This record gives sequence, C-alpha cells and structure tokens, in this order.
Amino acid sequence: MITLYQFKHSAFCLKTRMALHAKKLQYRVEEVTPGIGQFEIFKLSGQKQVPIIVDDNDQVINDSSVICEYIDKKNDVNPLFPDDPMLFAKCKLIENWADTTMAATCRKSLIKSAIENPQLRTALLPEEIPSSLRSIVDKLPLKNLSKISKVVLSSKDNLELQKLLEALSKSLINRKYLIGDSLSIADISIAAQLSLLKFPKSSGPILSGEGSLEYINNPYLENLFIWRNNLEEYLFSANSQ
Ligand SMILES: N[C@@H](CCC(=O)N[C@@H](CS)C(=O)NCC(=O)O)C(=O)O
Repeated sequence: MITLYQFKHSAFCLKTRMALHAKKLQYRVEEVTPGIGQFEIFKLSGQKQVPIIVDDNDQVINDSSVICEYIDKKNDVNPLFPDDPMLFAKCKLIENWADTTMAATCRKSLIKSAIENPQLRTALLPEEIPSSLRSIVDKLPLKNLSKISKVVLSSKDNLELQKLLEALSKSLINRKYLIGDSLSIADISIAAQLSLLKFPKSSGPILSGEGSLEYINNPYLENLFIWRNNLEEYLFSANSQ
C-alpha cells in the first residue's frame, strides 16, 4: 500500500490525497511534525518538503505534481490528464499556476488571517502540541504583526487572485469541471489551494469554513467554494479510506 507523508493542513498534501481518492488507490497517512519530522523526510527522499509517497516497491517520490503523474499511471481509473494535447496543456498550465502563483498568494493570505485571528492560529498548530502551550500561542500579542502582514501580502497579488477566482467562480456556474467533461488535475490543484482561503470539511470541524474573511465574505466566490465542497464530497465519500 502507498504511504503518504504529509502535513495535515498542507494544500499540496490535500492535492495528493484528492488525487489518490480520484484514482481509488488505497493509502495510509504518516503525519509529519514540521521541523523535527522533516529529518525523516530528508532521509527518505533527499529533500525536506512534503508530500512524499513511498510505494509498495519502496519507490520514494516527492513533489505533488510528480506524485500525481506517477499515481495516474498506476491504473486506468479516472485519468487525471486528458489525452487531447490542447486539453492536456491547459491542465498542466492550470496545475502549474495553482502550485506556484496561487499557492504563494493563498499562503500569505492564510498567514495574515492567522495573525489577525488567534483561534485560527491555535487550530493550525500540530496536534501533538499540548493544550497548555496552545493557550499561550492563542494569547501572543501579534496585533502589530498584522501591519507587517499587509506588506507581505501585496495588494496587487491579492486583487489579481481575487479577480481570477471570481472569473473561475462564474465559469463554474454552468459546468462541473474546469477542463473538458471530466475531473482532471486542474480541478484538484485549484480546489486544494482554495483550502488555504476557506478550509474545507476534510480539515476537521474546528477549521472547516474558517479562513480569509475577504475571500469567505466575497459573494462572487460563493459558487467557487460550493464547487470545491461538492468536489471534496464526491472524492472523499465515494472512496473513504
Ligand atoms: N512543489 C512542492 C511544494 C511542497 C511544499 O511547499 N511543501 C511544504 C508544505 S505545504 C513544505 O514541506 N514546507 C516545509 C519546508 O519547506 O521546510 C509540491 O508540489 O509538493
């Protein structure tokens, strides 16, 4: 069986889990502790980022895009990449944008929200942190840091992302999938990064629905988050592991 090494709330790890479910592959999860747990990741894969997967044959693969291509070839169930060259290219372009530009802006937006919202900050801490320490983090005076976070999250990047997501939201009113007529890596990559703006059900009851207020409260994005929720529901309930 495949073993997935992950950080619980990483969008790249969610992307990998969604792809594993789409391909109906059995897997087990190893939660990695940020910092100390990454020594193991380095030992296994020669680099320190998650996700990585270890397959039955002890093959170790890192990087969500490489993992998705690898698992896609394992069976013929729900191909994640279209055969048609133009559709394939569009899927790869969207995946690449989601994993880079979108991911960077979403990550900054989440950091900003966590600075402004102590409950969110605490909920994001790894589970093995004891509750005594959690309550300290909750009370850290991070108000002044929110000024810095405005600098970190450039308003141009933020506006560009909102504009693009609003267009995607509108385009998904009358269609189920971003590219072609079936689920592809494009849908999975976008849906996974959206988790940093508004946590999905799979993030657990404390985080579900939390996130960046300017995205959550944007009425033009409502449809996009509904689409994401439906996609998660379909993937995780059809093949719950
Ligand atoms: N391009 C990589 C990005 C993976 C990535 O950024 N992983 C983050 C977690 S979301 C990580 O491991 N960060 C820890 C570190 O960089 O030390 C992928 O698609 O898998």
